[in-house]
Amino acid sequence: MSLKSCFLSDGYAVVTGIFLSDEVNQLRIAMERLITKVKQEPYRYATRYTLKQEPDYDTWGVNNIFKLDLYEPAFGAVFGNERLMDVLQEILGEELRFWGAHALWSPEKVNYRLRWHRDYGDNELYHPEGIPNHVQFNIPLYPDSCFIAIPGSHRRTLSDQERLEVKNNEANPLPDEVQITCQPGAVLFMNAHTLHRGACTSQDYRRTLHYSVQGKEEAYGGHTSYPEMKEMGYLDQMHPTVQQLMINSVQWDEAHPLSSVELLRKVRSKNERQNYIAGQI
Ligand SMILES: O=C(O)CCC(=O)C(=O)O
Repeated sequence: MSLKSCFLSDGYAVVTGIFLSDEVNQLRIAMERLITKVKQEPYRYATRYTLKQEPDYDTWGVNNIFKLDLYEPAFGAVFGNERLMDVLQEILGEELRFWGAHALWSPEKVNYRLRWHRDYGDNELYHPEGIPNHVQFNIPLYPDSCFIAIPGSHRRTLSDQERLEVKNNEANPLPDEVQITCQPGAVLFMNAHTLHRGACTSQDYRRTLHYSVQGKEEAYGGHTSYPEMKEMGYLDQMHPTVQQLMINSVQWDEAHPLSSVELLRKVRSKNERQNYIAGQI
């Protein structure tokens, strides 16, 4: 089966040999710098928590690593990798737009079990042929087995058992779930409408980049460009491929303004994500 057929059918695919060990090493160095910064001042960033009871906290990631206070050139250089771009373009087409860039790591104090969900709050959204409206991809810098998914669930409605797990924010084992293991150098490509969850303990050593892109003219999604992308000098600091991805993202967002109801919904779902404590299940 071709990579694309596999991705359409299962909702994810692991491709080995995308990043060379030198690239992985550069990313490891950048990632440690990022984590040190976030752990020093977690409240300053869009930090993901497993514990947030002031003054005590424990973290498992941070969103928006392309904002300049967290950005490292190695994070942008990822998009200069031709093997990666070939896969993204094979699945989504030649012209892409930026959607998100985050980082995930193992907690230190509280093991986390992330609830079952389809991303973007769209738990009823699926395409019967598995045609994606985005590609999310994880770049593990160390062996990573934290992602658990139900293959093919992005092509159908949820079963009653699955829907109940989602509704109750649970993370119990479900039929056909698969724990996906990925080694450094490989990339896990995901359709995030595949029902999934995450699990990671303080005994694991996780360092994983978590990005997403869309086709340039995709009607679904968008609306993750941020004001800095239009500020003088910001794009100059980005890798040339990232510059184009971001220009495409800004242009699409400007051409498709959100209604006030949609804006409110977006703020609500952002707040819900920000307030979600992953270790509490
Ligand atoms: O820990 C993981 O890899 C899962 C992350 C996830 O599901 C999410 O960010 O929505």
